[in-house]
Amino acid sequence: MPRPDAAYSVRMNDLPGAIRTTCPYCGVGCGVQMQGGRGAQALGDITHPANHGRLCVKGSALGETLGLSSRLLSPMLRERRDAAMRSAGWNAALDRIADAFARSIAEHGPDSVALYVSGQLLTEDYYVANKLMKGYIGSGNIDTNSRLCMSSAVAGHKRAFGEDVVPGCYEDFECADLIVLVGSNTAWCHPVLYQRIAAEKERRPELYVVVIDPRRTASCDIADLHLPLAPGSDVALFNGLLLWLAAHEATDSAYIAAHTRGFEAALAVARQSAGDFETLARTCGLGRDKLQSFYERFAATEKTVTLFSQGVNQSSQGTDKVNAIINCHLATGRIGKPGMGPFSMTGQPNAMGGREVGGLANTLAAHMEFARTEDRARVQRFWNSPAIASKPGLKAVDLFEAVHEGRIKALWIMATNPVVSLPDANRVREALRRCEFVAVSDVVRDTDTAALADVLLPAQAWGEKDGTVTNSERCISRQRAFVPAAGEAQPDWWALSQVAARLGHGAAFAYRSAHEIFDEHARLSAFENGFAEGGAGRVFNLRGLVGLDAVAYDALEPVRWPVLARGAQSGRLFGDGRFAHEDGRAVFIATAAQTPAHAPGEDYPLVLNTGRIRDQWHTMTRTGLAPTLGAHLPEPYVDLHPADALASGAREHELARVSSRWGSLVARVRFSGELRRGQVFVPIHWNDQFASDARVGALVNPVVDPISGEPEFKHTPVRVEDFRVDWHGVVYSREPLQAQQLAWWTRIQTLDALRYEIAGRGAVKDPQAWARQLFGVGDPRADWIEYRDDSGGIYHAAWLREGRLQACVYLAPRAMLPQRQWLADLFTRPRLSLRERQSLLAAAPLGAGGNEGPLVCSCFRVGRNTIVKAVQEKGLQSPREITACLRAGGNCGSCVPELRALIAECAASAAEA
Ligand SMILES: Nc1nc2c(c(=O)[nH]1)N[C@H]1C(S)=C(S)[C@@H](COP(=O)(O)OP(=O)(O)OC[C@H]3O[C@@H](n4cnc5c(=O)[nH]c(N)nc54)[C@H](O)[C@@H]3O)O[C@H]1N2
Ligand SMILES: Nc1nc2c(c(=O)[nH]1)N[C@H]1C(S)=C(S)[C@@H](COP(=O)(O)OP(=O)(O)OC[C@H]3O[C@@H](n4cnc5c(=O)[nH]c(N)nc54)[C@H](O)[C@@H]3O)O[C@H]1N2
Ligand code: SF4
Ligand SMILES: [Mo]
Repeated sequence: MPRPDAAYSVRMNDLPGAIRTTCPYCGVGCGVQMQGGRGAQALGDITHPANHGRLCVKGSALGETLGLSSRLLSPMLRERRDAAMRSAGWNAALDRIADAFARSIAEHGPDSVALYVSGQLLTEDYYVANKLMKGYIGSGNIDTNSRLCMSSAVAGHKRAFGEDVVPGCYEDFECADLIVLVGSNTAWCHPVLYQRIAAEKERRPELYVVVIDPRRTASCDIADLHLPLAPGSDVALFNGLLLWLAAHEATDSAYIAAHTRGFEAALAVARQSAGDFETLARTCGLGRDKLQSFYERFAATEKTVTLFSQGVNQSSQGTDKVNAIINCHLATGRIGKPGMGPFSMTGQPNAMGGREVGGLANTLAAHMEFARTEDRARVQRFWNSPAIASKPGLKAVDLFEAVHEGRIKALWIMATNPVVSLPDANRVREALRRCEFVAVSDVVRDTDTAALADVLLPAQAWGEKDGTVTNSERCISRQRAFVPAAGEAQPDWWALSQVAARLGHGAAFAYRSAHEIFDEHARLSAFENGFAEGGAGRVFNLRGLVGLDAVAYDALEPVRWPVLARGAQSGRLFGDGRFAHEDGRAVFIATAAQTPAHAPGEDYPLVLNTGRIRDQWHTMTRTGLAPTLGAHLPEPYVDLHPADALASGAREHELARVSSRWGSLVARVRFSGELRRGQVFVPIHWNDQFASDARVGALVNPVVDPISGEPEFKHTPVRVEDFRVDWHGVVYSREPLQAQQLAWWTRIQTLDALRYEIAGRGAVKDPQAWARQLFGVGDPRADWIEYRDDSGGIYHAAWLREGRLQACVYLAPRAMLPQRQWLADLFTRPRLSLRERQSLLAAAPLGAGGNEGPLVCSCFRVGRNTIVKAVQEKGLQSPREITACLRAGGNCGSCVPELRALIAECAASAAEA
């Protein structure tokens, strides 16, 4: 565990002996210093241009995720599907994969095999995967989880600019006068960028921030204006803006004439689909005043940056949403200049790098395109390869459908967990069950996807692997190893190269290190690329990074592409009005507003929106290990409006079932106050490893955007119902519990124990026998204390060993159980005092102290009750004052929105009193 005090040194410069690397989570791509092996403490890297020393809570807690207990340490395989997995040597495992692929290709052709990879691979891994599939197997069937994430942005960029390029850079947020966050919960998902914006706003309060999101998220904390638009109405809203700009002479006609085409057509389509202003406001679910005030502000502010993320991309109209935004920037000539531009934030650490190497099924390597015959020939010439895919491969959702239908017979999944993260996830699970051969490369042993594999390959994890990633602002940074590989884990590029060799392509995959792969990647980007000479070509060009030797590669400092000369840095792109289309012009795309594919109706009256929480990463394989990250939102929940809850019989803090036409889950009901009526929000993180029934992917409709193939993750009709149980319970245990016949459970890591929230149906007849079995306590003389009230349905028990708490359980008819943080803390004591033993039975701390309430500041472990008390007693007025008093909020700043909310809450209750 990191010591909270150490976190204050975040802004320290070089730590002696620390290794500088890049955070493995979000696309901000923060520089991190790691000091001290597997117990390492993460500190921000002050020299990194993305974060200048800052880290968010996930980055700060990286040291807690380096343990080996859950790691996959050796290759494993099973002979038959119903057989158990057993450890195997690398040779046997690689042979199995190569055999399955070779056989399928021989019998059914190259399109009968597929790779499904991830934006969490390093550029070097990704490059090798793409080269193997598109250049040597000769199929386009390699797609990536970036399909679920960035593909609408990619398609939008290509349509507008002629190439997948983010024109701006992070500094633009600091020089803008207006920042529009569209479909982005920046405060939770790109926290360090949010901190940069928040800091700038504090310096320059006139920096105006608009949030466009159906939910009132934590990002609204710094917003001057929040537009809680009707889900899916972004195209209408930005079409309306385009019309407004045109009608109020706020467009830049000279720019439009000189540098773009398609303006009039885009305007005409916007006009047709918008109706009058009244209708438009209604379509967007917004008051006229609010909408108008946004339009006026946008029209009047030259230095405007529009940041967007999954509320835009993950939609059946995702690509049009992207272009509707870009249209408004083109119309005003606000692209590629300081403080101006549309800015797509990438999700994963290497979402951008994956796009560079052609990880998407519909692109070739190095920003080259299937549609251009000369590009295909060029890539093949460079690789000197026996084959080149002649057409795009299947996009993720279609790819798994092909697996389901048996058209794809051998599949290799790498660094992603599709049984959790794809839409209609039960069908994906079924597809894998049916598939003749499934290989999975992962860093952990147990995932919902790994459970269906024939072969498991142990990959080197962050901290062990070595290579590069590219962040949202096109900045390439090194991930460097600072601990030895766990067990027999190998880099993903190595496993891919080994299989390539077994398929007969040894010479082309004879890589000995990541740096050789990077060099080849850089050379391909510069190959027959006229861009460097100022002529036509691909903007993605790493000519200046060609020929780095191992030492120079290792020492590579963060560098933004294009890199045309050694040591050169690029800034903004397209500022001169020259774009990557052949005629050099940018293109307005006509976007007609449509409603989402499935509308709510009688059976499924509510709209399910899915997304992220502050302290977990995706399917929790790594963040789920960190006690610091488990405290903020420890359980799967369904957030809804109290009026909708009332209508559906669901009660706050109790369990509810959420169902769609595709599947269902059970989660705790929460009223955050962030949602309007008709909307439901469920986080994406929980899965079968962490809960009995909480995979939200099972509910999500499989509709995709027709251009990008990105799924509509934010809009599925659902209904909510009370999930009846007869009792609730909480268990803390040092050891994982045995599989239980419980109606519902979920677990989370705390400091020294696992916490389980449980619930069941039917009375527990002999609670002691039941609890002993739960903990595996056979010995009748074990130190066991209990309190039992059969008529009240209450049972409290604790099991100690030599005075140290081993496990405890609390059962009650309602979800009103003891204070969790206090219980978790008892597990950190080497011996319990008599008073603590008594308090265990009473299910409450005896005497003063001990009641922190739910954790708000994860970095300094400050609970809600402490904060409220300080605010009330000391009259604290701002998050800054809370930090001065309690340190809460003083490190990563992620909880500042919550601190502000608590101050408001205290003020409101004081006013009432
Ligand atoms: N803590 C944390 N951070 C992460 C991740 C994580 O797992 N955990 N994952 C990373 C990854 S891979 C990604 S892709 C990013 C995602 O980052 P974000 O896109 O910021 O995150 P989401 O929560 O998926 O969705 C963003 C917002 O879109 C809103 N939204 C839903 N429907 C609409 C709509 O129709 N219009 C508009 N305008 N908004 C809508 C949602 O209410 C939500 O607040 O986060 C990255 N950062
Ligand atoms: N309902 C809903 N679903 C969504 C989304 C949503 O908003 N709503 N968002 C979508 C988005 S944007 C994304 S990005 C996806 C993310 O979804 P996934 O990619 O499925 O989620 P992760 O948990 O990040 O999966 C990464 C896996 O790779 C493993 N891993 C980590 N590092 C390495 C490595 O170096 N090598 C190998 N071989 N394995 C490694 C991890 O242990 C983990 O099992 O989810 C998508 N699904
Ligand atoms: S903002 Fe993103 S990259 Fe930076 S520390 Fe947090 S998770 Fe890591
Ligand atoms: Mo993502």
